[in-house]
Amino acid sequence: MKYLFTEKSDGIGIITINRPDAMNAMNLKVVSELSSAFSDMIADNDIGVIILTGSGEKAFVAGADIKAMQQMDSDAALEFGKTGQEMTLIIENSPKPVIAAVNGFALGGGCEISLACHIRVASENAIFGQPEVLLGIIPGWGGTQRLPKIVGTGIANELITTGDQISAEEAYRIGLVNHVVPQGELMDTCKKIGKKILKNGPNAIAISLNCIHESFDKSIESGLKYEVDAFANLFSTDETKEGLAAFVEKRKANFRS
Ligand code: CO8
Repeated sequence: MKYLFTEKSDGIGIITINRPDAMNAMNLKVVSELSSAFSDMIADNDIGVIILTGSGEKAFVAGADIKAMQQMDSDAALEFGKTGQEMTLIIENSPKPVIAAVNGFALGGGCEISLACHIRVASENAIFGQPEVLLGIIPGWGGTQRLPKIVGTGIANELITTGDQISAEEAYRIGLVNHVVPQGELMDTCKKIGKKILKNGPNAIAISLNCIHESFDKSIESGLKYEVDAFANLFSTDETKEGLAAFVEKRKANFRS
C-alpha cells in the first residue's frame, strides 16, 4: 500500500495512515487503501481489535485532500463523497471494535473517520474540528449524521456552523473522546483497551456493537426487541455456553482457542 502501514500482533491490528507531506490528508487512493485494509483485517481470524492512527506526531488526518477537491466537479465530488462514506461504513459496521488513536489534527474528513470508529482516544495535542464551511463545503463523510449522535445536536450545530477547532480536553469534556493521554502513551493506552476487549467473547462483542448501531434511531420498543432477539440467539452458541460455564466452574473463560 502506498499510503498505509499495517501490522498485527497479539490479536490487535494497527492501521497507520502515512502521507506525511500532506498531514495525512485523504485523496481517493488513501480512501480506497483504507477500505481494503479494514476489509482485510475484518476478515483476518487472528485479529480481534483494530487501531487506526496517523503517522508522525502532528496529524491523525487533516481532512479530505483539499487540493484534489479543488479539481472536482459535482460528479467527481459525488464519487469522492460516496467512496468516503462507504469507507466509514466499513469501519462502523466492523464486528471487531475499532479504536481511533487520534495523535494530532483530526479535521474535516479526519474527524469524520474518527466518528465512525467505536472508541476514540486522543493525545493531549490532538485538535478536532469540522472546518468544511470555511471552504464553502459541508462535512460529506458522515459528520452531519454521526457528530450530533455523539455530542448532541446543539454542540454539533455550533461546531459544524462555526468550523471551530477544539482541543483534546474540550473534546473530552463534550464526550467526543473517551480518554486524553500524553502522546507517548497513546498507542499503549489503545492497546491496553484492546487487550481488555480481546479477553471477552468475540461473538458477544460483535453482536453488542451491532445492537448499539442498529437500535440507535429506533423507538425504545423496537430497540429492545432487537436486543432481546440477539440475546436469545446467543444461547445456542458455544461461546455463550463457555462464558456461563466458566463462571460457574470458577475459571477464566477461553473464548479464542
Ligand atoms: N488537504 C490537502 N493538503 C493538506 C491538507 C488537506 N486537508 N491539510 C494539510 N495539507 C498540506 C498543506 O497544504 C501543506 O502542503 P505544502 O507543504 O505542499 O504546502 C502540508 O500539508 C503541511 O500543512 P501546513 O503547512 O498547512 O501545516 P501547518 O502545521 O501550518 O497547519 C493544519 C496544519 C492546521 C492542519 C493546516 O494544514 C490545515 O488547516 N489544513 C486543512 C484542514 C482542513 O480544512 N480540513 C478539512 C478539509 S475538507 C474535508 O475534510 C471534507 C471531508 C468530506 C469530504 C466529502 C467529499 C465530497
